[in-house]
Amino acid sequence: MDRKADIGLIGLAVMGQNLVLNMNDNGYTVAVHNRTTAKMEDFLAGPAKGTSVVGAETLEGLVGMLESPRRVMLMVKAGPVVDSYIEQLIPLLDKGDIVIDGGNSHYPDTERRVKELEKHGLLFIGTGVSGGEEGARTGPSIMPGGASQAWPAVKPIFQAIAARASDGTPCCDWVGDGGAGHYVKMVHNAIEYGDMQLIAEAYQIMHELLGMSHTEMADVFGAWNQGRLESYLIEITSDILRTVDEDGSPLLENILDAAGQKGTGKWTVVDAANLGIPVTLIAEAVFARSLSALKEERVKAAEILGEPKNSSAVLGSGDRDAMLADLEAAVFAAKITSYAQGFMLIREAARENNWTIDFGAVAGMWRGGCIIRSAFLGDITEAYDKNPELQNLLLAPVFATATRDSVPAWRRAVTRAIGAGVPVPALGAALSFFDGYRTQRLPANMLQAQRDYFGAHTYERTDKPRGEYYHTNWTGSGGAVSAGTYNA
Ligand code: NBP
Repeated sequence: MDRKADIGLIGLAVMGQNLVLNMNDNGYTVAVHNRTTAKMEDFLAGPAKGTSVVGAETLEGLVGMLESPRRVMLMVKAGPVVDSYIEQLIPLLDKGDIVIDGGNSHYPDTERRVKELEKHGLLFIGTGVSGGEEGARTGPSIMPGGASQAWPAVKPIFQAIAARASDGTPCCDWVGDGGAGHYVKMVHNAIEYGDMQLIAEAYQIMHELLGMSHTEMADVFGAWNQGRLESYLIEITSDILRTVDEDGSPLLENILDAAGQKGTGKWTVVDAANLGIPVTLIAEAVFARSLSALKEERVKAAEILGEPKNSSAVLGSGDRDAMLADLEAAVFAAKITSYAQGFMLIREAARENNWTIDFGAVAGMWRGGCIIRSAFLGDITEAYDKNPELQNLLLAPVFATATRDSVPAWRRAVTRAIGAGVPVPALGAALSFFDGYRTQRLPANMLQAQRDYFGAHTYERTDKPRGEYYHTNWTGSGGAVSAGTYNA
């Protein structure tokens, strides 16, 4: 090898291999290593044959092949494997060298690793990489965070291999310190859960309430993809609906209705609960998967409790067109609400962890390469560019108008579905959130009264300044002692 490699990559499974080939296409020389050497050899003799990719059987060998400051990227299973590689790399690297973790690591691990490597004079970047196999090969969305001093050395490679939005901007920019990159990737995945659940609910309404054929449904999603819902997920939904099994029947109906999940949705909901941010649509999307997974129990419950009688509610074709128009508006408004909730969470996490995050740039990074890529993300970037201090996306004029205008249709779609027994947890939760968010007086006065009644938890009064707490002896038999106030 005449010249040293630009970057080293450890972990040659589907993501690693494709990222390496993508880097090679963009003119970078990549040195690779994998725990199982045979897999590396197969890669070098197969997909990487004829490229400038070089292999190293040992980590020492890999590190020795790299240009200084060394850039070593891990694309391995998240968790202890990452820590084990970091431990082995520390003694092999010099001050100022950079370790990058491109796996789906949980952000507290990234926070910890940034600090740990800093103690050794090393720079750590934790980056989300989205787009699966195809994205990795042709241009993923990349969300890096961690030691910002490392960014100038990594930026040219990452921005070269990243997807590009329609205006040519790379779908990769610096997210923020510590675990900010992995946090944003986690919320991205959770928003993906929400988008998918909304589409699944629309499909169920079309299929069961409107009695539509698979071709008809594919056509509707195809038409939606020409409008404001234009997105990768809507596009593939249309393709899925057109796909037939070997016997010519719709393949979709032969797929078991028990959804899997890997954890980023759950992490998001747990984190949101800890931070007190109501990401209700994402939570419903995560729990909808959990409910679906109880397949055998649901089959038994259907026998005992009776299934909702959807078929009796099948609508005529005139009604159908009106309902489809309502449904499109409902999905769009719910999607705006979901992204608003996701950004509320990122904003609170940034405040809590002292990360400086450019929200418009985050939406920009999701415009291409990743699973939630869509036309509408451009509007989010624009809204934050116009007002970086925007308190909530729903308050941006463009989204305020869109959601307000959609309310009658959204409400009709949800009530129609509920009336017919078609569960719409995401569409319904988003509408309840939207109504709650714009309600000046919620029934939390009753909650506070109850809390004070049974637990002397005290309450604030409408006729007194915020921060003054009162207790009532509701039964006449309690004492005047109140509990300390707390916020869960
Ligand atoms: P996997 O998550 O399946 O990880 C496979 C790699 O981890 C292989 O290189 C394997 O080595 C290595 N590895 C394992 Br498993 N256990 C190891 C151990 N104990 N010691 C050393 N190496 C070990 O690969 P992937 O699907 O390409 O994903 C890589 C990362 O990217 C993950 O964090 C994943 O969550 C994330 N991600 C994946 C996707 C996707 O669509 N697949 C998308 C976005 C992000 P071996 O070859 O010797 O077994």
